[in-house]
Amino acid sequence: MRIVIATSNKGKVREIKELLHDREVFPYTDLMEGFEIVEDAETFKENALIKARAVYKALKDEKAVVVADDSGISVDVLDGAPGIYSARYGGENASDKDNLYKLMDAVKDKGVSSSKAHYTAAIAVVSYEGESCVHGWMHGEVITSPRGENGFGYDPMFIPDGFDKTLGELESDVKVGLSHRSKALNLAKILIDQIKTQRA
Ligand code: ITT
Repeated sequence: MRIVIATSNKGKVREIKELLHDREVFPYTDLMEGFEIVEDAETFKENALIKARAVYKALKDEKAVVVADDSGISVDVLDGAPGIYSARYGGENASDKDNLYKLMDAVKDKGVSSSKAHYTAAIAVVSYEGESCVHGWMHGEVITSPRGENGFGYDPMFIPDGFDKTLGELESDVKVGLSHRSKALNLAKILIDQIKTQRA
């Protein structure tokens, strides 16, 4: 079975490959030219499904199983922002660094140096059998100065519950053990394995 990841985010590709290390996994951009997918839904779930469907359709390979991740960070002191807008928080073409600094500034502007926050990941799975979507969450707090270089996106400002280091400082295997993406992917693996069983 060929698992195709419908993302152009290198950080996600790295983490998803690590989590599905026992399977044959490719980012879709290894198989075709990357193309723009308009994520205009209002939930992580619907946006993940939009990405997975678009890539499944473009692949024209009925044996492919397409996995898409839509994710983001929600900060309590900002009433849940940026949420589904996490990738575009600093503007349409914002880099991870632009987004990170904008979010740290927004928290500072509330007059606090930290806030409770959580990451959400929706993982959509699309195959010849149909489509499904599962979720995972990671809770913790955000701080207003970056620490560490590991991970990607908002990781240098996020301290998971039970730790005193940011995901930028923690080793990648620690993040794999507790992340929103890992939790959702572990559920997605159960769905993927059922597709495999039925085709055998
Ligand atoms: P694709 O749509 O191509 O998958 P994207 O980066 O645009 O890539 P999303 O729309 O799902 O993906 O946006 C997710 C954003 O949320 C991502 O760019 C990060 O800023 C943030 N994010 C999600 N998971 C994260 C994680 O594990 N660590 C740090 N930041 C994360």
